[in-house]
Amino acid sequence: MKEKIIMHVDMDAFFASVEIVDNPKLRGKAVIVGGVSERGVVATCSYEARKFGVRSAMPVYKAKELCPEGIFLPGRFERYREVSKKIFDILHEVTDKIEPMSLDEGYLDLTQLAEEPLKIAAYIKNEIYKKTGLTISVGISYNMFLAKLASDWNKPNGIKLITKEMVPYILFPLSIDKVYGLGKKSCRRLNNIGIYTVKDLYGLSKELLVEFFGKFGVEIYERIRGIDKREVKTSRERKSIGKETTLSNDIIDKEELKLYLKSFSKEIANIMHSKNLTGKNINIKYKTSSFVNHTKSKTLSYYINTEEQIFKEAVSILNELEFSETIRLIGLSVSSFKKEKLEQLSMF
Ligand code: TTP
Ligand code: MG
Repeated sequence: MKEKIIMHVDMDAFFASVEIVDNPKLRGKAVIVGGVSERGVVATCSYEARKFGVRSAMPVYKAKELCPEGIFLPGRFERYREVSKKIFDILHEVTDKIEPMSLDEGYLDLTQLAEEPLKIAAYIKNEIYKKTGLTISVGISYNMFLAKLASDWNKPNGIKLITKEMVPYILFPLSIDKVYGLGKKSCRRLNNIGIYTVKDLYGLSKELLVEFFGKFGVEIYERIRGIDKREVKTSRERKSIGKETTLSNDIIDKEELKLYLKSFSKEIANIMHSKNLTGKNINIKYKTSSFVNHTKSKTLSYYINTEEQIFKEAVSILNELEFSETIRLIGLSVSSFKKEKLEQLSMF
């Protein structure tokens, strides 16, 4: 099987960077975003503030002790959400295979793209900077664990590729808290038996790790050997493309309904074409004048994408339908998609 190409992207000091872009006077300063009250905690802070030891989740009073000249700001969540949307829109220009992890972070599966991952990274960094003024760190590797590790490697504004050959050199010296899935408590337990680095962890058998962590131990065992079988789970990927309309007059004549199916086929084919999709499931939906919904679908043994093909299948479904009363709504959709060919990104 072809090796996967996974990219992990993570904005740099996200909330703080947005504050700085919106108020350039803050640039170069220790900006700390979080609860402004003494009892709040730090959400994040600029890299200047990090030099003082300020960190996310730290109580604000402590941050003030460490960095008295820091500029403390309340968060503006709506604004961060708005900027996040812009960023994800840019990522969606590259692929819809995206798993967002938070407002500022996500995984992209680039396996099916023809374009070089480093070129894609450059495009994303450039575009995000141009459209938002913000920097992002990008990691590329053949699984999610390593891609995330890579994006963290040269933060801020970093870019890093981890290949299979690099894995032992990269992983061995790492402190075990860098292993995704090993939280504070797990690390403490491992420290207690003299395990501090991934190299130390290599010395433990799978059985021992299972004893320590249960089923999850197997995942840890594999992860530190560069194995991570998780798939990028998309949320915005479209499951179907369809069009429907409520008729201005209820009708029963199939010839008339075909005119609608014809125009739907055209619109659906256009969208599929723009997304480089082919599909093999065709579905007709209709509502009768007594407001009862029906659907009838058909799955082909091959994929189609042209207006003519879609229309032909739609008509064949329509011909099988028997209407006992007039129809007030008709719809057509295509699903069960496959990418037509390796995508050639026109934007490069
Ligand atoms: P992160 O990506 O963890 O942090 P960051 O983007 O601020 O900095 P880095 O350059 O290290 O990636 O989190 C993204 C945003 O989520 C962050 O800007 C603020 C918010 N956040 C919290 O509100 N509380 C937290 O404890 C953390 C870790 C993040
Ligand atoms: Mg971040």
